[in-house]
Amino acid sequence: MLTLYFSPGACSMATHIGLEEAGANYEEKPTMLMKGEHKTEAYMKINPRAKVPALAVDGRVITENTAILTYLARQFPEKKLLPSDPVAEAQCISTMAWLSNTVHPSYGHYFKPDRYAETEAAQADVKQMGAKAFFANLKEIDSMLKGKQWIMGDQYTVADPYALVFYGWGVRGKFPVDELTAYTAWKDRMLARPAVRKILESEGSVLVKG
Ligand SMILES: N[C@@H](CCC(=O)N[C@@H](CS)C(=O)NCC(=O)O)C(=O)O
Repeated sequence: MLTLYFSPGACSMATHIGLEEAGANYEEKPTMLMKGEHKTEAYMKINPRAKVPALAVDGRVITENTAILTYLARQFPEKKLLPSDPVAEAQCISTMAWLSNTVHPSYGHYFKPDRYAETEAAQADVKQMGAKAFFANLKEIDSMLKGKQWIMGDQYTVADPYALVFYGWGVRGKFPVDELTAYTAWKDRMLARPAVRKILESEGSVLVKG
């Protein structure tokens, strides 16, 4: 039994799409960040770090998008959501690790500067630097996608739904994402995938709102 703990619009959307692409049978447990549901005693028993996503697999919990998406791709090999060549597989995992350890925190600096600095002036600085770093990271994703169908080339992999999270955050934060032509064209290819569209609609993503 697979149980997904997620919050609509959060980075857990990557794992949510991954489950759908894998064709997995899973139960959804919305854990709303805005309502602080990730900080309740019940949820802290699932993930003591109070973050989404978490995936319970027959009661054993996996956290971190990179680990969950790698697990799903291996668990549903017929869907070919990871490259089969070992180096390409490691490059795909490396891309997800970078999304997690660099791109995500850069948005965090922009979105929640109060977590990183105490005074208002310092927070304003953190916010500004975060915005710069985040947009530079989106530009890097754009150049990674130039001339490619998917992040890893011809093969759609679990790195794709992960990269979509940050395009959505770019739109939400009113960054000039339209300038990123390869990333924008790829986003449109992503939206044409039934699994992606289904999850974006169910989460009320800015990418599918009229
Ligand atoms: N590296 C983690 C990041 C998890 C994470 O920071 N999730 C955010 C949502 S995007 C969260 O739960 N934030 C709640 C909080 O920090 O209070 C992953 O990829 O799973």
